[in-house]
This record gives sequence, C-alpha cells and structure tokens, in this order.
Amino acid sequence: MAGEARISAMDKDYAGLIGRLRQRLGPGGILTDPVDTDPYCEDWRRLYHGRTPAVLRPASTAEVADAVRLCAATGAAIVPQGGNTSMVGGAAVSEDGAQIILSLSRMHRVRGIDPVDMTMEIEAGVTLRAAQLAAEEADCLLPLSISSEGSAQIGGVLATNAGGNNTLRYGNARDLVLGLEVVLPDGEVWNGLRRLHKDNTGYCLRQLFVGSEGTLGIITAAVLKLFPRPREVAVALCAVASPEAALRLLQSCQQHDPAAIQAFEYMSGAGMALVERFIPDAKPPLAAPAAHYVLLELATPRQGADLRGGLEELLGAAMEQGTVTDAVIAESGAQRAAIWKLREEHSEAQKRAGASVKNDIAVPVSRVPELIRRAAAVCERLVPGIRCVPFGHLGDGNIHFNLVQPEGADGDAFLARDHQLMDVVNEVVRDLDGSFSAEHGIGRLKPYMMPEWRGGAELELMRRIKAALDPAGLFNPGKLLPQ
Ligand code: 2HG
Ligand code: ZN
Repeated sequence: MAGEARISAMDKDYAGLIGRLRQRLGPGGILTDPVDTDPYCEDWRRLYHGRTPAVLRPASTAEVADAVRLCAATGAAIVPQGGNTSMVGGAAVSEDGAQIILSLSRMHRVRGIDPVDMTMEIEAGVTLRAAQLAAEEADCLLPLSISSEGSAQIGGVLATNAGGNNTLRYGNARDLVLGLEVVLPDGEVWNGLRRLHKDNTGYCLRQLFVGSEGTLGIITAAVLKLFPRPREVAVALCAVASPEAALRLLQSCQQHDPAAIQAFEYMSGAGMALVERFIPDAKPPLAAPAAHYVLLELATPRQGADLRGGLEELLGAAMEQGTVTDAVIAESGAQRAAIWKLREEHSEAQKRAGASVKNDIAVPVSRVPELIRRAAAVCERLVPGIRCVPFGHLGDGNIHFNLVQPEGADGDAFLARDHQLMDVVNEVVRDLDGSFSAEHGIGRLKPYMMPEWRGGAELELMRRIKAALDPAGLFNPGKLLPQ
C-alpha cells in the first residue's frame, strides 16, 4: 500500500525531474530509495510521518540554485532541511509524497574565520557544535548554544532564529548575523555575505530571511559575529523553593556582576525527576531532590577575575536570605558538563516519558512565576494527572511549558488534545503580554494560531512578502503562514 502511494506521487513530471536532478547533482547528490529517504521524513518529535520522492543533497551554492531552478520549472515544492531537529515540524514533508526535501548537510565548510574582524563565514550544513569548535580553535567564541547543537545546522538555526541558553547576553541568532547567502525560489542567488557592523543601504534583507523558516529562501551560507573566548567560567546548580525565588536569584546576579551572566536556566523538580529516571548517569549533585532548580553560568574573557569566589559569596548570601536552599559549584570542566547535561537532556527525558505537548512561551521576565503557576492550574484542570514540566531560559523570559501525558495514559488520546492544551496555555500567555512562539518557530504545528496573534495588517503584510518572493508557493509550503 505504502509502495503504491509512493509510485503515484512519482508521476511523469517527477520522474523526468528526478532524472534531471540526478544528472545535475550526481549520484551522491540525490537519494530516492525509501530506505535512504525515510529518516528525512520523520521529525525529531515523531509527530509527522511524511513521504518524499527524493532527498536532494547539493554540495555547493551553485548546485542548490540549479536544483531549485529545475524544481521550479516543474512546479515541485521544496522543503529545506538541516539537522531536522525542529520542535514544530518546521522541516517536515507532507504525507502526499509531493514535496522534495533539500538537505544542506553536504555544504559543511567553514569558509573562513577572521580573528581581527571577529567574524566567521560558514556554510549552512555545518552543525552548530562544529561551528562553535571552529571558532574556539581560532580562540574566539560563537555564543549561540542550544540543546540540539550537536545535530542542528547553521542554516536551520538561522532560518528559525534560534535562541537558546545565551540569549540574555548575546541575543538570538538574528543578532549574530552580519551577512547571508540565500537561494531564492526562482533559483537566483543573493550574495549578501558582508561583514559590516554598520550598513544602512536600504531594507535589511538578511533579517527578512532569518526566522522565515525556509518559506522565502534557502540560506546556503552566513557571516556570523564572534566574541572573545571566556577565560574563566563558573557553573552552579541551585535548589530554590519557588519560581519567585529563582527570579530573586536572577536579580541578585544582575546586581552582583551583570556582564558575567552567560546563562540562567530554570528547571522544575518534575522535569529533573524525569531526567534522573530516563537518562543514564544523570543525577543532581545536591543532598536532596528540590521542587525547583536554577542552572547558572558566569563567564568572562578577563583573566584572574575570580568568578568562582564572587559566585560563592553571592550564593552564600542567597542561602542566608533563604532564596537558595542548596547549591553546588562545579569544580572542573567535567562537573560543568555533568550539570549542563541535566538541563540539556530535558527534551530527551520527556520524549522517553511518553507523548508530550510543547508550549514555547516568552513572557516578560518578571511574569515567569505567574506563567508557571497559572498555566499549570489550567492544564491540571483540563487533564487530571497531566505532568507539567516547565523549564528553560528564565534569564530571557522563555519557558518551555511542556506537558507530558499522565502516567500510563494513552499517548494518542493525549496528543489528540494538543490544540486544546496549547490554547488554554496561550490564553494565560496573552494575558501576561507574552508570545506563543519564542524560539522554536511556527513550523507546521502552529500556523493556525497566527490569525489570532498576528491578525489584521501584520499577517497580511507577511502574506504579501511571501507572495512577492515565492509567488508559486514552492518553498516550505504549509509552514509559518496559515493556508
Ligand atoms: C531547549 O531549551 C530546547 O532545551 C528544547 O529549546 C525545548 O523540548 C523543548 O521543548
Ligand atoms: Zn529552549
């Protein structure tokens, strides 16, 4: 049955198109056997199971441009794909087998690093981790850091304007982009690979593509800003009695040494318990389980700053005031990594615990405790036994208000209520002047929310931009904008 459906999508035009694409990209540049293409058709969360007649794997910008031109001539839609780590189905193909995947993973060159300009020119298929390491080798810091950085690729990270752990200090992906190279829906290449900090020459086109989720163009390369590499880093895991106490700790850090705060992450006791249960060798190095945790990282490029001494003092005072109930400061790189692992494995632990509904929420930092309390109350009322596992980037107000199915319940039945659950959380978010999409994007999961949140002139303007750049609607259809 599946085989028949596959063949029906491969109509005459597609067969001809695939022949032309194979000729242009070479045998290593195109996959058509379902054994090879299936892994590209399932998203990380396993929410979407699409089909595709081909996965294109161009190795250069010219090959991307030619592949796009060939697809456009046949009216074939393209879904650009990087590490396929989207939490909202941003790189998912449709089930009808009519969309072609274009993977950037063979474009994985670091084209150059300039330690004087503090910039890096890099291709879209480089993983974020590889990019960070390349910067480090040049004694620089690429400060973007997200849990999926081992697989997520630069193109996807920029196309979704990823945020992550260091936003409070360095901003989101868009704040780190000086230049872009983009293949447009008609196959034309826009080379905007500039590395200027000041350049007021008309509309800022690069920012149009950052966060456009592959609906306006395919990012093939970028120039990113680099920063001085930290010489001292101090990481602490703290137990706190409440989200309000976590917020008070953030304020103390800001008064103590605002320039040194690199990350300020919140985790709930419930989320930490799932990490302990499902992730091997993951246990908080504190005397007892806590109801709430903060992971705090300070960093500075200054030598001899004694961050650790300052942090000990700060945490000592916070414990005296009762803001922090227990804390540990990492003694080594290995201990730092072990503490970060507790935070970074939250998504994986939740996946192993069963079906989950994710809410990627931003609110003003001051309102995070209220968000956590009110959203939990409405969800618990709707689904008794639901497991609320809020965690995330408290320092910038972005909380992943994730919901795991009740223990032992039917996962599909739980997922069938995803809109209902997201909608009640979003009512609270709206009341707190927040956003339903902080850093994961809209993807395929959330376009239905757009008219309510960005209705009127704003959505209309977005539609006009899409129509101007991609009149045939061939780039990442069904994502970001409601149909
Ligand atoms: C993180 O902060 C990611 O770890 C994933 O944004 C969050 O699983 C999630 O919802
Ligand atoms: Zn996050």
